[in-house]
Amino acid sequence: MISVECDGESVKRILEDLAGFGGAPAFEHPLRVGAPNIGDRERFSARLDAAFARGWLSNDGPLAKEFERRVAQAAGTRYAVATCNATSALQLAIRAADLTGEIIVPSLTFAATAHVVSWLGLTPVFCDVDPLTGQIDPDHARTLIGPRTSAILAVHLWGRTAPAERLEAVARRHGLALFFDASHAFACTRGGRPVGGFGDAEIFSFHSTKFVNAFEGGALVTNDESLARRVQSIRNFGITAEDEVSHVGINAKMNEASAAMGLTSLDSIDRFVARNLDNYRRYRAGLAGVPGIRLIPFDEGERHNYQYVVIEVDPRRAGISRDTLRHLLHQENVLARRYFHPGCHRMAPYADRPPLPATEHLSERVLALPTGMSVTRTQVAKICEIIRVVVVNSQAIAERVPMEVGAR
Ligand code: T4K
Repeated sequence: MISVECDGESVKRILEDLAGFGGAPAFEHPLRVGAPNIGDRERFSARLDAAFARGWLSNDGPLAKEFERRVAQAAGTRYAVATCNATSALQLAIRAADLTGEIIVPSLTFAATAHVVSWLGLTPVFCDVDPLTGQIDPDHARTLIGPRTSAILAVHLWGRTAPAERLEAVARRHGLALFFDASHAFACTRGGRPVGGFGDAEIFSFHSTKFVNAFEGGALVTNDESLARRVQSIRNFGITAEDEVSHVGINAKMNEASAAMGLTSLDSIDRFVARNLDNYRRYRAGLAGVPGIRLIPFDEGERHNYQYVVIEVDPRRAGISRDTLRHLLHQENVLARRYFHPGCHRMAPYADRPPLPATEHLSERVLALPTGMSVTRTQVAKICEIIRVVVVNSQAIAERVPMEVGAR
């Protein structure tokens, strides 16, 4: 195993211990960002057996309804509408609110946030972010409002929260709808208020990579009864009663197997958060003082799920680029991810859009590190040690790593 101590050892030997330079990988098996948290399998199987016995496997089944109740309770909202994934829930929100024209979205997000707007024939207008937090910048959002703007679709990026109150003020002043893509922020709070009750509605993802997972799943939560009713109907082909179709709808229902998984996941939520929090704190301690490595913090005065541990690599201070660090971590079987790179406005379907300096700056620097139930504290310590060794020896590494590594 590589050693952090450089004194007395030749840099050459230290480098040769790294998997990128011929050493054995630090981990035998890949450590992934987004490896699923599997709760109590017996409870999951029991729920599935009950669904088989009932002969009811989808279409607003009892498990999906129970899941909705528990999601609404966690979000502190009157309604939760469970869906087959968050992408569909976002689309249902846009359709149910009859949005048209342009929707302001951050660019530093997963492609889905922008795609849901385009897929429905509307135009995503990309907003820049705060360069420190990565969250949507309400001042920039305000400058993007034009005659065709109908809404802001903000994102609680990495489970830290967007400046919701300021966005609510902007939306109110300009008569815009306000939705939050809360895919990363289930079970989080802002100002002590649960994520879920901000704006007109918020949307969660329960994809397998999320700390609470339903294999695939999502939910829209809101306090607006008429919005909730419309979303429920559009989710189910626009049906409002037997033989009555009131809207153009689609099939975006959550099935019972997903709901069984979602409920089982919810049963273990405290355990999942505790592990994520422990890992986050160990990353924070292990990376403290490593030049050029900034852990994007959580506000521990709030409740968080801690599912995305994200660092920013300052190449000048660290002496190494984010992409070279990522390459070296991958060689060690630490499959760190560039969440999110590039910004959506640099993706092929949107590449004609104006530059966004803070988004471009961060998307070149951020790296998500593995956490969750499959990552132990010892493994976190080892990952921190690798990062420290790489940064301490960055000059020697820069001489050895081919330029093209950064592009991989
Ligand atoms: N809005 C935001 C802000 C989002 O982040 C997302 C989804 C959405 C909207 C849409 O939500 P959904 O419609 O999906 O509910 C993954 C997920 O597929 C995606 O749901 C998630 N965000 C995104 C951040 O991550 P990819 O393209 O990175 O997936 P992939 O296949 O590369 O896997 C991600 C990581 O998880 C890898 O390290 C492998 C690991 N993994 C994945 C799966 C599925 C596992 O270890 N086991 C697994 O079963 O998008």
